[in-house]
Amino acid sequence: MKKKILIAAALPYANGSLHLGHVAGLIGSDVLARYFRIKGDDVLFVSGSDCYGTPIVFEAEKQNSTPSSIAEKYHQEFQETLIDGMNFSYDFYTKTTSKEHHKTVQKIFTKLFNDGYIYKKTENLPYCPSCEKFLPDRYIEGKCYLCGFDSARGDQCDNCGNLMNTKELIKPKCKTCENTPKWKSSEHFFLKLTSLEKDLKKWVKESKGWRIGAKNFTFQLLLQGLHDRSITRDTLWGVPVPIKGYERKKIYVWFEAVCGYLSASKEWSKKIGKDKEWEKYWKNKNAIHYYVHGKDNIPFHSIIWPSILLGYKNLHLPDRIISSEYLTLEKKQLSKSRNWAIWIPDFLKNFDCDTLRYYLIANGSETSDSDFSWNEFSSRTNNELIGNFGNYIYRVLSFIEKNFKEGVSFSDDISPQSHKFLALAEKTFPKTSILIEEGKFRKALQEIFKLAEEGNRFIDNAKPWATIKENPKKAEKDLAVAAHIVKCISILINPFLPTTSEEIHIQLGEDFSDIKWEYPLNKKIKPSKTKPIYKKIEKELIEEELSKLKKQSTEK
Ligand code: B3M
Ligand code: ZN
Repeated sequence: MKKKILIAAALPYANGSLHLGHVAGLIGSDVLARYFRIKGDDVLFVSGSDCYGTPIVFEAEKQNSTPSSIAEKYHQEFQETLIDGMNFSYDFYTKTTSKEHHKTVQKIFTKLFNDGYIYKKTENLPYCPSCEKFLPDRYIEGKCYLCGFDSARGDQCDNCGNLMNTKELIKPKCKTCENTPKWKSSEHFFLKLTSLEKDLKKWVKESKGWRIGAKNFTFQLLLQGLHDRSITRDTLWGVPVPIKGYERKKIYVWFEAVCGYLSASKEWSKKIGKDKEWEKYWKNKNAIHYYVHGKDNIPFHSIIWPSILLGYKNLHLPDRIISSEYLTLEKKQLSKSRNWAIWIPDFLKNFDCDTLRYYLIANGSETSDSDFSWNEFSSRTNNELIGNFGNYIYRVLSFIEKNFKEGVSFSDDISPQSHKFLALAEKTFPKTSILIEEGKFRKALQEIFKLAEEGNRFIDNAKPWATIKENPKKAEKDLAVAAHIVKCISILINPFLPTTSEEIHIQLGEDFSDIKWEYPLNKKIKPSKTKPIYKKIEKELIEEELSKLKKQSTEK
């Protein structure tokens, strides 16, 4: 039975180019989408650009531009970076400025308001007299009451991830002019988390298959108890509040951004000409919904979005929350403001996308933080990706191409080693299936690389370069087994390294469009146009990159 799988990848803020940290948190979403597709399930893989909120307004002020042109500029760039550059196979990539998104968000807001899950209240808000404006979210900084971090923002502490109400900041300051804000009253809308808390707790307790970090953090927040949260802002840039008389107020970016998964699904339905198709994913108990994002996004996906859905009713709740821990760069925290980052568009000018996909998955921060270092990137690429994996494929296929003009045929009469090796490959399919479905991409990739390692040993022992002279039949049998394993690898690696998978298919003479996640049938293999898949990374290039990084950044 085909399953309906929704893959919801976080919507990056359209306020600057994407760096390694963004892609590290998102890469798993594409692995899942590609895997389920070739397994034969129906996949809807959505994301988009997060265009509202203070991050974009800030960037516009900095660049002397408008929020809408900044958002549009990065939205275009994100599509190039993620789709063309990183090969993310979205079914639909939207932006939160889209008409459908506004409509979806306002519909949800209105229903929650009418059902009493959103209410109006006058509250005192920080107002900067010298800037003459209210200071929402990133316009204000202060000390976190929980962890003591000095630059916590008005809505969340970047250090401990705690969700904040601005009032809870200790010693708040206007981010623009550093003055101490005054408190001024303003009417706002609140999401009544306190009345959704019971249902939410029950749902969290019962859900299975989240990354451990997501579960632990969510439990911790629930233990502290939920507070109602203000979900509107006095700002010009955002989705307007759909309640009469309040249209000038805008909906808080996190409330509307998470609705983006639903609006993208609806837009996708329209695009394929089946307006109700999204319902098969969202109004279906048996669908499976994966949410993929970085650590700092956890509470919005494990608390805010599920609460909105619980209040709204009849839409599918998240199943698996796949959040990543942080990625550091050369052991230091990535920082946009200090330009301590590797920007993906720059990276892709010099390196293949699959080398980065490999590094970020093999070194994934699935259960603890991980690090990107240029030296490790080069050594993992040269030793593991090229030295082990690429080498196995190339040595097998090029040897066959050179010595067996008609290709190699499979024989039933093969050695016990061959049987063992084939059995290992066959088992790798169900084994990696489980790992991928559980979000354990790193382990899954290891299993596939083990197969290549085993393959190199198999060829070293079989020595076809010697047997071809004394016993060409035996050489053919061994090579047919080895090539069959290459074929298995070309399928298994597809969700992780899609370009590599396609290249191996071409060299094998196999039809790539027909790829299926299953142990393939033995048949004659006649490789052609064989060549090494990757280029070795030279030391000089890495040195250049390292000095570029040091020069560009203001990091001490
Ligand atoms: N834009 C935060 C980020 O880019 C935020 C994610 C939204 S997901 C709905 O990390
Ligand atoms: Zn904190």
